[in-house]
Amino acid sequence: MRTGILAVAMLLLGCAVAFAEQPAQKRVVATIDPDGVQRVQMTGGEYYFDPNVVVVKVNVPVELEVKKAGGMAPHDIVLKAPEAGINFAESLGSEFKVIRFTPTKVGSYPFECTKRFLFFESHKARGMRGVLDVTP
Ligand SMILES: [Cu+2]
Repeated sequence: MRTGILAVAMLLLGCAVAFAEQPAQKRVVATIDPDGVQRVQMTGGEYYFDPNVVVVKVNVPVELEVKKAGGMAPHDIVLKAPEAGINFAESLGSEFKVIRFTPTKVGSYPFECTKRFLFFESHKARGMRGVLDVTP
């Protein structure tokens, strides 16, 4: 019995290691819609954000539409850069959710999923992270 549990634990651990690879860079440059808002759609799943590099213009309102891909694991997206007018933490659902902000400072701002399952590596460590690039 104990051996069986150990075998399952090792199998799970093996899976965790196998999936801990770096995601490819998926870069999107936001276009500004006629109403003056730059909109980007993003999906989060095991264990990635797509896109994971989002390029926006400074001082132009952003609407980031986020949702979760299929799967059981809960996900969120967190970006804390209040000095740049960006400060959000949203859980991802099956429908698109709109995150609104206006970046006020040029720079590179990392975002991530803060979830983690038991003793496994965090989603962030497993590839669920990205960068918001605010350009002049
Ligand atoms: Cu996650």
